[in-house]
Amino acid sequence: MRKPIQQSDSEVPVSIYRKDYAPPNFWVDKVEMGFDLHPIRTHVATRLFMRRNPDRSENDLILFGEDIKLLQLRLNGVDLKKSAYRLTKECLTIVNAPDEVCLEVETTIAADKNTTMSGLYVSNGNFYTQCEAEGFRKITYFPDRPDVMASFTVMLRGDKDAYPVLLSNGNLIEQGDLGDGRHYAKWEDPFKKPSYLFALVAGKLVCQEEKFKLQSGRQVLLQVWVEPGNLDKTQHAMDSLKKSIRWDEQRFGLELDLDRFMIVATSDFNMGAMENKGLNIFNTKYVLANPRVATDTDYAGIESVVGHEYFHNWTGNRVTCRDWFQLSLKEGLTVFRDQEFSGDLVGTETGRAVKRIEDVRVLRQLQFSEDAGPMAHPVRPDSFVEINNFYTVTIYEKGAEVVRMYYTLLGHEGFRRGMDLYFQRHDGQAVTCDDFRVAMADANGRDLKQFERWYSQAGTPRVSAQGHYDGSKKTYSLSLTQSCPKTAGQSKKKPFHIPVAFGLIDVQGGEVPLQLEGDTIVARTKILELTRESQQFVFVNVEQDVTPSLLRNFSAPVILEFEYCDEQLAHLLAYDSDPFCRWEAGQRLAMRRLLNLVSAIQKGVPLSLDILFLDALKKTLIDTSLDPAFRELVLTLPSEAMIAEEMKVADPQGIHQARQFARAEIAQYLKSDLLQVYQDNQTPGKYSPDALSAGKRALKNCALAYLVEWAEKSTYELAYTQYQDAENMTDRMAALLAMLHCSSALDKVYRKTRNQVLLEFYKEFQNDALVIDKWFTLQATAPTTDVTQVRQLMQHKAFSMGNPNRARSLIFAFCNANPAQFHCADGSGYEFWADSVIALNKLNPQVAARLARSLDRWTKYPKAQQTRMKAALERVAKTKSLSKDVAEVISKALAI
Ligand code: B3K
Ligand code: ZN
Repeated sequence: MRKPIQQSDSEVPVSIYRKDYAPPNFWVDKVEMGFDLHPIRTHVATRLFMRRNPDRSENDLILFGEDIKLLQLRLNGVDLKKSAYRLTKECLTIVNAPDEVCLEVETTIAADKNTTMSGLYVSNGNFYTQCEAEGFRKITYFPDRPDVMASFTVMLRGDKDAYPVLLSNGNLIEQGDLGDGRHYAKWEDPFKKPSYLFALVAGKLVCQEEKFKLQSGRQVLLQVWVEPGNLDKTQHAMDSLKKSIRWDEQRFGLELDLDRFMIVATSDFNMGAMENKGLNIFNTKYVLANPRVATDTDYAGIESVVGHEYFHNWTGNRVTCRDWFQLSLKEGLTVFRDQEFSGDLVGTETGRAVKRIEDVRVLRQLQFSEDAGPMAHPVRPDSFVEINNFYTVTIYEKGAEVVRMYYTLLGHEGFRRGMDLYFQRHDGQAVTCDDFRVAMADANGRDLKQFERWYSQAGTPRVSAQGHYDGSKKTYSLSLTQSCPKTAGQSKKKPFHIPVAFGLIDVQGGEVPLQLEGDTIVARTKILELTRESQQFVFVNVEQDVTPSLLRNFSAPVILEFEYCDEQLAHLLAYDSDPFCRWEAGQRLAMRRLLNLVSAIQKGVPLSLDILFLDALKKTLIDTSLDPAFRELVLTLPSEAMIAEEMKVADPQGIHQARQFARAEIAQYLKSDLLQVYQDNQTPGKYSPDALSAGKRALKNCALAYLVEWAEKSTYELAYTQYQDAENMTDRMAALLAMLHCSSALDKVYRKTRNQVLLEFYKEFQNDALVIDKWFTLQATAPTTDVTQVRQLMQHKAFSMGNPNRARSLIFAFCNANPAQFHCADGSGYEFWADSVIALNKLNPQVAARLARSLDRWTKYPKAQQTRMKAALERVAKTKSLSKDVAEVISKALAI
């Protein structure tokens, strides 16, 4: 459907710059739309009521349109002749438009041919839309930019049998029969919104609905719409929605502003979900769950994504972005809000810490790597070629860390004051990241000018710390120095405003009361504000030598360097009162060893693990005073991707071997403890996804994954029995994973069982698309699966390139999560990658561009591999009809 922009070697993709922002020449007050739905030819009649922007001197009315057929244009009741407007591939300009405009536009759309899943498209016979960022222009000609906010009335007409359900934003104000086998529904959204929040859904759907009372006493209607046959999987999404509504009322005083709130699930979706006003459209992955088909991770994901989209209603919809460079204004803030929501729901201190650690792990593994690669960009980018490429971990996750730093600097109440002022000032407006920062500063009487650099400078800052204890003066001096590596277009960075949460642990493991020299306040944790390149902080009345606990709760998205010795790390792992730093100490101990193991493998010298490390792990494993979920996090070694990040030249096979060796050693050393933990953390009875039960299952299954590393019949059978007896998908999947992903010692003996189990599993779940996705991923990420096998799996009847979830479950899973096989020496992984990017580019440029990013870090590998990767990148670059989505990613990767 999408006509890709022609790219050739010499053509450089066109960039759009933030500095070029100008308000629109015309505002749109009201939009009336009529849809006659038909998969081959949907007819759209739009009436736009517009008026000149008095702040602009230009008279041209500019509307965007893409891949749609323009049938008619009428301006203030008069048909427009071709000479009265200019029409290009992407733009419709009405020259010298009058001050007041009523523009009638008729277009048609071939929704059934739209494989891009942007604009109006068909999935399983139903219609869906996706308009963010620039999909509305694939429906009609419109000033499709977020600063144009209008009220919408939408009339949907369609065949009664094929499309019994007709949904759009806001309230249903009328519906009825058209007498010719068709019917209609008219929707009105009482709030002004930018076009990217427009949505319609039509088709055969069923819903679970509930009336829900808001704190104010007002009653609202909540609905979760799914395809028939899925109503047994909607309860968790509905519960999550109710919790989200309540939470936003209690934590931020924000009420649902509509009388009706709908969630619709579709299996064809480019990302997780979309916050369209009153009509959120979701990937089925983030709606459908019951214990038979969904894991604890799925349950948690649903809760947080339902929350995220709901929270957008205020942070994104009521207050939106002036332009797409400000994307993190809504995304960073909403991720922060969904992270807090999940943390608050767990309720306990460690539960909250577990959530925090999981979030930090994602940030470090994905965002730090992005910030160090060719796609590095500031939280508020300065330019882009294709905005869809900028829905990144930097905008989302680093953006959320930036918001969290306000929270850390201003405190709970101070942050709430800032939020209140932000809404007071900007409700109903399209604003910038600066507006948010200024509201935070003004509400708290703080100067946050320097803080702006978090938005404008890319790259992960490094903070290096040095501590000195002076026994005679009883002082502890901490020196902090910051720097930030150069990134594309930014060679010199100015110092950031960095909150460093800090504590001191004494020899007995107790917390030292902290008092800064010249200060009277004593605290257990101090938020030190590092604003200059180097600063020194002196603490007084420190009675004995101490171990510093730095960057508590990960108070800033930085890399912290401190020369800890092993004993200090073991001490922190055992005693730090800050769970994040405690976990971090364990990770540092592990990382040091893993890097040593990789280097030993490269040199061909014998491998070993030391008792200090093994004992530290053992202590945590058997400490039943700790949350099972926390113990699981400590017992999980840094991922292969994290280890690669720490190396100058990555060695995927060496890393895999080193990590497997460490796992086997740990399994041997902790033999009986692992068995004990496995027995002690069973969760018999009715399945519940609550944090404690999920934590127990996580620890138990972590123990199982270690146990199979014994490479003995007994533990392998333990996994097999768990697989057969499992009463929920979490345990079933974990058992399968243990069997498929353990080291190869038992491979030959058990290959038959494994293949048998995979076949049985497929048979049992073949009608559950989300489970079959898991089945593909399990195989794609198994250490024994090579490129040839992945290509074979693509021939399986259940594989489909056109379904984003399926493509991700196999192709992305292999390219991103099976590094030792993907980076195999002959380069066949890269050829597979290039073939897949090229194939996806034709169908769905957004999904293709995501896959294109798997080779971002190609310069981090040995020279021979670099040559092969570069050849694959160049092959993609030379492809005819390359979309600008893919072209941008590839050209940036090659420009390095
Ligand atoms: N705002 C959407 C993402 C839209 C992506 C467009 N390529 C989902 C979210 O962040 O909530
Ligand atoms: Zn979002």
